Amino acid sequence: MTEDEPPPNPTKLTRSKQRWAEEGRFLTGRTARPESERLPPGQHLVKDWPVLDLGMQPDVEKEDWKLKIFGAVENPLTWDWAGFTGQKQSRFVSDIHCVTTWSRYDNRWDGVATRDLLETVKPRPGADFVLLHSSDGYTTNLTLDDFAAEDALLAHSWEGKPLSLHHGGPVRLVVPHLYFWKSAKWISKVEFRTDNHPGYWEVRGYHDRGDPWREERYSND
Ligand SMILES: Nc1nc2c(c(=O)[nH]1)N[C@H]1C(S)=C(S)[C@@H](COP(=O)(O)O)O[C@H]1N2
Ligand SMILES: [Mo]
Repeated sequence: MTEDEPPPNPTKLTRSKQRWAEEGRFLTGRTARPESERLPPGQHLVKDWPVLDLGMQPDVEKEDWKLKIFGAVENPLTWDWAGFTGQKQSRFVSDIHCVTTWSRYDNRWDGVATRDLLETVKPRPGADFVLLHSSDGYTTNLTLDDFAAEDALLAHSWEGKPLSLHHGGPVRLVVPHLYFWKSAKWISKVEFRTDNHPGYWEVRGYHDRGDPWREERYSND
């Protein structure tokens, strides 16, 4: 494994979010099914698009951008910008559900579908987990099955325009069926693992999986 940047010192928001996990803030105790209710329990709809991160936004130019895909895969690789944008492109429209209770409908993303990435790198048997590394020092973990969701992608565009720096450009992950903290901004490395390695929020009281329909906001240990 290669070294990550250390995460920045916690901001006021980061400290509040850690406290909310301890307090179990926003929990309604309800579960729902995506087929019957579009808005998950405890969420409210917004029309703008809030920015949430650790308070430092790493400015990586496309010319310097690289994405390393490594770990338990047959074909590890590193894409530069031309290599990444030369991959098969997909467009998905999906809703965002942030654990701080805002949701935003109908976001149009362009990028490389995680399923196409998996076909290229070929996870080895037992590679059941994925750890995302970002250039601000953020990490988050997913199961291979969640990473491989049919509408999950490494997105470089939103609503037909290059993803802004605030929202994770040049490239972020988008995994729409989980709370948005799983959708790492500014991704630099995708690591395939045989063990589950919790990320930044997952070691600070947030749920390992984060299914909004089951209100998996916080871990219960
Ligand atoms: N690299 C990185 N990715 C991140 C975060 C972060 O702090 N750093 N925050 C997560 C959280 S908690 C949320 S809600 C979403 C917010 O994405 P947005 O700012 O585009 O709305 O990014 C997620 N991905
Ligand atoms: Mo979040």
